[in-house]
Amino acid sequence: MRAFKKATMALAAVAVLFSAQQAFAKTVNVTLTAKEVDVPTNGALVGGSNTMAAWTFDGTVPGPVVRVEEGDTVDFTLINPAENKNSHAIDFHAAFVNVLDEFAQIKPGETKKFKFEAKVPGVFMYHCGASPMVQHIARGMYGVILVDPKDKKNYPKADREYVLVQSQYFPDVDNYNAMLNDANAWKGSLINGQVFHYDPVHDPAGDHDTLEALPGERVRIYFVNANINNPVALHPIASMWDRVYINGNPKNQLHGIQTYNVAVAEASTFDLVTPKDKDVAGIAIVDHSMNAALRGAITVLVSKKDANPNKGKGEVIVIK
Ligand SMILES: [Cu+2]
Repeated sequence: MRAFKKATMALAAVAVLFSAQQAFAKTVNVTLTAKEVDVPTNGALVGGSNTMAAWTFDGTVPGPVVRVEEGDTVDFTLINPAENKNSHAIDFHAAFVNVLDEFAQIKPGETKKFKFEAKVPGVFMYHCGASPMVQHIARGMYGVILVDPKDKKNYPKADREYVLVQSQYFPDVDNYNAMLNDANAWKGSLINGQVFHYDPVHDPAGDHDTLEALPGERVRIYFVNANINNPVALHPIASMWDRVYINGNPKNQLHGIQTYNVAVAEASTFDLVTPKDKDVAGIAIVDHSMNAALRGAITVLVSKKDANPNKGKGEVIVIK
């Protein structure tokens, strides 16, 4: 009898926990529209042109950041407007679904809807999987979905957060065969869609914004490698990764890392702490593979006492 009562109480406790978790999980509506538009790239710096005939989600490269919490359900809609010339698709790396169903491509004029639960916390790439996939990604159809972890125990609060997505820039966007087979077709590295996007040092004539933080702040970088072929050796010059959360999951954690290799289609979360004892400190976040760095994969983070209070906060985690 006593054992039975204990078991009943344990079951009741589990039921309460379960319903509490259910109560926090929510449904998030996400709609992305495939848009075939020209976007700015700064490509002239590396022998290309300053605009690319891109294929995009919602008209930007990368597409919009999708942000949910672990356990949330994403109620997703993909629109391929009739004025487009190509089929498009979506592949969320955060989803467990059927590649032949949810991720199948749709023709211009069609719409696709599906739901998935964001079960695993972390930072995940999404991209178009329509054929030829190499071309749809190289032309700009990729982005990031952040699934914030529920358990914050070993996950210190960040003072600032930034999203950086790196990808290879091919000036000849029509030649997908060359993207796969010609090492010389790749001319530049795009960071959030532009060559040397946040680097006033290597492109002093350009109009470049930088990442900013106050001295002594924990800066969290959500990094996605959307390259076609190349891994990324992510290194913060004049600093160190205080923590690397592999795949963005606090359960997968490294400490005191100089360089971390991010595979193609991998995404990870990187924390650094800016020096508290310096009024001004520049840190350059680079792909230490030199051919990528010198083709545009350099991001300057400035730590200073008069840092812009809005950068890296709330909605401003992608610097334009
Ligand atoms: Cu596409």
